[in-house]
Amino acid sequence: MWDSLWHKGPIGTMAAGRDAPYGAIEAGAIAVEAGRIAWLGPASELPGPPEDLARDCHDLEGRWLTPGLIDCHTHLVYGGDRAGEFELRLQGASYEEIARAGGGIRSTVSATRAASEDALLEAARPRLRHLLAEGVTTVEIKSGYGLSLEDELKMLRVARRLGALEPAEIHTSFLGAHAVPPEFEGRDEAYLQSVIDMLPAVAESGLADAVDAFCEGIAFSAEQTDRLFAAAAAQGLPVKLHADQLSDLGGAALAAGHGALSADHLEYSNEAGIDAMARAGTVAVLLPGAFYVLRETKLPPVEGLRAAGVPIAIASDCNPGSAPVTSLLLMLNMACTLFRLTPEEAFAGVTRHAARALGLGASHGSLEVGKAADFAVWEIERPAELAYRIGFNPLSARIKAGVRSQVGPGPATS
Ligand code: DI6
Ligand code: FE
Repeated sequence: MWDSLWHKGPIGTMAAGRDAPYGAIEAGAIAVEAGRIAWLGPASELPGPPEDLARDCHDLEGRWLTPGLIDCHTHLVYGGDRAGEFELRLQGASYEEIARAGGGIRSTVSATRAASEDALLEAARPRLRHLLAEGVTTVEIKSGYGLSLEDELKMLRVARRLGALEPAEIHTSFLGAHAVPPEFEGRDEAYLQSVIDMLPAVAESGLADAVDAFCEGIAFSAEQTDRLFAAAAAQGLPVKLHADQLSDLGGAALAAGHGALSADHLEYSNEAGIDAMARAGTVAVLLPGAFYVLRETKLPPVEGLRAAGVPIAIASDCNPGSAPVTSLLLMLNMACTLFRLTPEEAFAGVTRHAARALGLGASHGSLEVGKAADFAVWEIERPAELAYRIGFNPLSARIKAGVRSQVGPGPATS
């Protein structure tokens, strides 16, 4: 007997090997055993009557079942907010000007350092729940607003605790090289060295699943990033990179050269960078929310990425500055409207390709026997509706590791 069985509806498997759009199986059935997919196929091929096969049978009543969504790039643990900076930008200040004047990331660093671990947890929890309420089952969370070993580890502990409190799988990235903190003003090289020196303790703590960096004029150079990544490799930690968001520093090629899981943003990436990513199997993570908020006009090279066969993921970039975003469904719409992805490409971007961006391609992101039983069930006629609508949530059920849990967007009650 299987633990549970879902049937009588279309299943958008998103599996790479299936020809149908969304890898769909019409009138499908999917069985769960011990949190994993035990059987999957047309319901007509089930080896017996559903009630005899599983302890718990769910009638989809024609609703679509897909993989649970994966948000593979967030900074959702932070103190304070930046609504004041939003107002400054509306008066004409640019994101870079605010950052250079000591605002921006640095103002969030002060608020994050001042917050207790519990306060950070309570601030982050509703943001996470907003994501989950739209069918998200796996979320990546970065540090990067602590910028000292103690404060970075505090952020990473909060991320891990969120994963224990909420029905979601959390993957973490150590982003010590996000900005130069005030006590290192004018001494970026000394700070970079201190981040490199943090790596053994970060690795030892087990709190980080990857190392990330912000390679940009207002942050760290390509050469500095190169040294950081070499040191991360020495600790056995995979890397990913904020690359070419505001200017072309050759970040895409640099990330690919280190076999990065992903290179993210990429608005200013060049052709050599795209080719290097294709060769290395590095995923392109596009962040339409940050593009929109910053009113960027340089589009990421979507056609080049497509032509080179680079997998494209889509994420929220949830952060208090450039992307105060807690809706992955809205990001599907923006990926289509702003970046001209097809709805199917955008959906692959929050499922199969997002899994790969976290190094989880073998176990998550598509519905295949043996993979995690992470599902979303949608009250829709066709999957394009998920990208087409704005501000509408058609989620009907959310299943994480085989367990159904409805998460409301409101503050946590525990
Ligand atoms: N790029 C981003 O979009 C975020 N971090 C980064 O390196 C923005 C972070 C912030 O403004 O707080
Ligand atoms: Fe980011």
